Amino acid sequence: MKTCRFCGDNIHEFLDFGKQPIANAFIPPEQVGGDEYFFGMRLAFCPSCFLVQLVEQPSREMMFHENYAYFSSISRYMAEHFRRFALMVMDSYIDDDPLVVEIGSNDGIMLRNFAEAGVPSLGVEPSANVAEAARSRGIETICEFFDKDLAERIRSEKGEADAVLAANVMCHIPYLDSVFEGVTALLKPAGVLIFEDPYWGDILEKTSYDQIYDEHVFYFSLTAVSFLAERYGLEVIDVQPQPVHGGEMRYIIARKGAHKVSGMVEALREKEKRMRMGDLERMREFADSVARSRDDLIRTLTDLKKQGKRVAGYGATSKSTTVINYCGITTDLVEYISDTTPSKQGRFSPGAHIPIKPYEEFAAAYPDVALLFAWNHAEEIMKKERRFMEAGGRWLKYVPKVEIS
Ligand code: DWN
Ligand code: SAH
Repeated sequence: MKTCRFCGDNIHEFLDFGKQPIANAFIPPEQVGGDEYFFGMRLAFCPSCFLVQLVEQPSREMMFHENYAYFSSISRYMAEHFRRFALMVMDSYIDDDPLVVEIGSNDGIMLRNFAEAGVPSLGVEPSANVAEAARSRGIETICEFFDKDLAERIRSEKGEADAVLAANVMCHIPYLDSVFEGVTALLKPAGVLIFEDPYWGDILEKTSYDQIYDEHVFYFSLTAVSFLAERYGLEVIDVQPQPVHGGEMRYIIARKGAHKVSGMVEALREKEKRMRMGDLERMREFADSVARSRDDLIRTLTDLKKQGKRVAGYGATSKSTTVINYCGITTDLVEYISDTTPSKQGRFSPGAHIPIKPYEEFAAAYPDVALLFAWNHAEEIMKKERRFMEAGGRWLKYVPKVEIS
């Protein structure tokens, strides 16, 4: 039996996705047919600390490096989301001699707002290409993995921080003990750690199993996060659901007693009990829904093919790597995937090798149906794609259920 990555107790496996590639390893044409790395992607639940987690995860250097494919600023809506996030921090959590540190700052989508407001900030971003994009915007960035040693170095060079921020990165880091110890050492006495990640409650409710891929080693709930925080003398003082990336939770954490605890925290704790989020049987029901979703998607794609319809993917997301490889989607069912990220274009999707084409090719000759892999950006995309829909184009979605609209 395997043990929990955080508390060391026995974990229960409840979902097996088979062999999966690195979700963001888009393959250049000359490497197609060469060796590709796969790992066994299995999901488990720890009944002691409530952490849902991958049993196996590739090394961090295989996922985050100088050719990391995801540039956060590709979405205008996300840029606006992070602008509001930064304003909230500046309004509520900084003093007159401030320092804000962000873990996983990527191309500077969040920190640019602090730079513009003249608030001293520092990014920690191990993927050199996206870190460079941030630096070219004038954002000070350390190109390293965040851990306790780095946190102590930052403290001795820059002083203590008012806020440590982390969006879509805490769930990527398997050594949370070192991260929490580091953050605790880095924060001022009344400082806060604010992080947001895909919420396990949303994944369960929407069967959004595509959030499960190599980078996401943890799937958090308030119950699990409270357990983590308590180990370091911290507590969750507020929780704020976020509509981005398919449903996230923002956790605001501080030293015990340093801030008032919002009533939202107890309300969510109660809700999680009602949702049976700590119940292994509920996880098994989720695993059944995932298998049904896969069968529905393959049936729908096969029907479309029989009707002679052209189907293209929309958005070569990390999430799509799980859907494509778990469902067994090939170029027979989905011709290509359209994506606006230059570094993904001209490459092939991990595992199934579906070609990634620039958005301009999609717009020049619309397919009959677009399989919406970037479903989390639906609002932004629907606004842009009126012409596709007016031309008779249809959307195939698979979250929360498989349907054509
Ligand atoms: O946690 C993570 C999140 C924040 O970002 C990382 N582990 C990796 C990444 O996950 P993802 O790749 O699933 O993220 P997105 O934001 O869903 O990716 C959207 C993709 O779709 C990008 O490749 C850009 C593309 N896109 C597009 O072609 N047209 C996006 C939009 C909005 C568009 O209009
Ligand atoms: N915060 C951005 C980026 C999320 S993608 C956003 O929400 O859009 C995850 C980012 O975390 C990547 O840029 C990756 O390089 C970085 N990352 C992964 N492990 C990390 C670690 N241990 N410390 C700091 N950053 C890390």
